[in-house]
Amino acid sequence: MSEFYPTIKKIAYEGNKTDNPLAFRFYNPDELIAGKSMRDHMRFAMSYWHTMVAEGSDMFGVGTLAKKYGSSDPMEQARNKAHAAFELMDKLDIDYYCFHDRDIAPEGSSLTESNKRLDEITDLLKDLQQEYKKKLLWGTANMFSNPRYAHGAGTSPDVDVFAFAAAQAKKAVELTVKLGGEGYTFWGGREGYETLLNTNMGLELDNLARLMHMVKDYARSIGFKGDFYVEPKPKEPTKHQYDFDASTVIGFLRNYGLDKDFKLNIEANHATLAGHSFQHELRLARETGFFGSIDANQGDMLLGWDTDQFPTNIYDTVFAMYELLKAGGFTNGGLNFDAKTRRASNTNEDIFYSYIAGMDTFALGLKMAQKIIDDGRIDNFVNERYASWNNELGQKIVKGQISIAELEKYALGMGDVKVGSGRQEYLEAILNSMLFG
Ligand code: XUL
Ligand code: CO
Repeated sequence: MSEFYPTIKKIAYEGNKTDNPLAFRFYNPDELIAGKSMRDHMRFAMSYWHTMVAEGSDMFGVGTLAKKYGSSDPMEQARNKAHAAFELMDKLDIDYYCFHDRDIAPEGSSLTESNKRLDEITDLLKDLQQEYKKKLLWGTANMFSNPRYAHGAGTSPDVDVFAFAAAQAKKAVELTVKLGGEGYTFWGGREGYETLLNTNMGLELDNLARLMHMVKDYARSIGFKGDFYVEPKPKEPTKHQYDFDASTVIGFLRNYGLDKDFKLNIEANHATLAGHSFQHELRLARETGFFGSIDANQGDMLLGWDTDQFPTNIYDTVFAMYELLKAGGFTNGGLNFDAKTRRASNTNEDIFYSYIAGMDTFALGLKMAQKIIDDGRIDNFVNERYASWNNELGQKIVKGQISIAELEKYALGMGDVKVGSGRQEYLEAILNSMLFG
C-alpha cells in the first residue's frame, strides 16, 4: 500500500537545539525518568475520530481537511483510513490508539450491516496492530451522532433507543476485547437534558446506570480484564450533561455500585468547561482512587466550548504530570490526544506538527514534574502545613477517638489560635524558578 503521508519521515528525538520542525525536542521515548522510560510513563494514544475522521467543518463552513484517503467508497475509505492511521502512529512513534465504533467503519442501513462492517475492519485493525506493534488503549461506542440518539442513548425516553444503544455498546465491547483493548470508555454523548420541563431525571439516571451495569457484566463475561472509564463533561452537546465533573461522576458510580469497575477518563478541556482546572480533576480522581486515563487537549479560556486544541500550555502539563507521578503512573490508562488541528491548519504536516507539539509539551511537563518532586520544597511545605494532624490531638480526631464534647473542652482551655502563612506567592515563585531557572 502506498503511503498516505509521503512527505513525512519517522519523527525522531533531536533535542531542543534542533531547527527541524519535524523532530521531537523533549520527547525522548527511551529516556528514563525516575527509572521508567518516557514511553512507559506517557502511553500516548492517537484519537481516531479527530485525527483520521474529522474534516474541520464548523457551524459556519464545511470541512477544510482532506480525509477521504483516496476513495469515495465508504468501506474502501475505511480500509485505507486504517492503513493511514497505522502509518501515522508509526511515524509519530505513538504506541496506542482509541476509537468509537463509527470512526472505524461507516454505519450501515441496519445494525446487522453495521456490525458486519465492523467485523471486517477490526480484522484489518488486528492485523495492522500486529504488523506495526501497536495497541488499543480503549474503545467506545458513538451513541450520539445518529438522529435516533437525539434524546440520549441510555437516558432516552424511548425504550427502543435504550435497546439499540445496549446492542451497540455490546458490539463495541466485543470489538474492544477482540483487539486487546485495555479500557472501555463511556463518554455521555447526549446523556443529559435541554430542559427539565420534559425530563424524568430520576429514571434517566437509573437507566444510565442500568446500561453501564449491563455492559460491564457482559464485558466481564467475555473476559475483559481492563478498566471502564466515565469521561466527565459538564455541557455540550446537551445543556447539562449528567457526567458533569469528576465529583459528580464519582458520586454516581458509588451510588449505583459501579465504583469497583469504573475509573475516570479526565479530559483537560472538559475540566475547564466545568469551571475546574485540569489538575483539580486529576487531583480529585487520584485522591479518591478513580484515576484512570487522560484525554489530553486544552481549551481556550476565552471560549465557552470544547475547542479540543493540542496541548501546548506548559503549566497545565507540569501539573498534570505531577498528578500522574503522584498517582504512581497509569495502570491501563494513557494519554489520548483528544485534540484536533484548527480548521485553518489544513495540511498533513499540520497534523504532525500538532502531535509533536502535544507530545513535547507533555514530555517537558513530565521532566519538570519530576524535578519538582525531586526538589521537595513544595511537597515538604504541604507536609509541614498539615503537621499538626500528626500530633496527639490530630491523630485522635483521625482515628475517631475523641468526641465533640472533648474537643469543646480542649478549645475552651486553649485561648485563641494563630494560624501560619499559606505562602502561595512564595510557592509560585519557586515553581517558576524550577521551571525556567
Ligand atoms: C467529546 C469527547 C469524546 C470522548 C469519547 O467531548 O471528549 O470524544 O473522548 O467519546
Ligand atoms: Co474526550
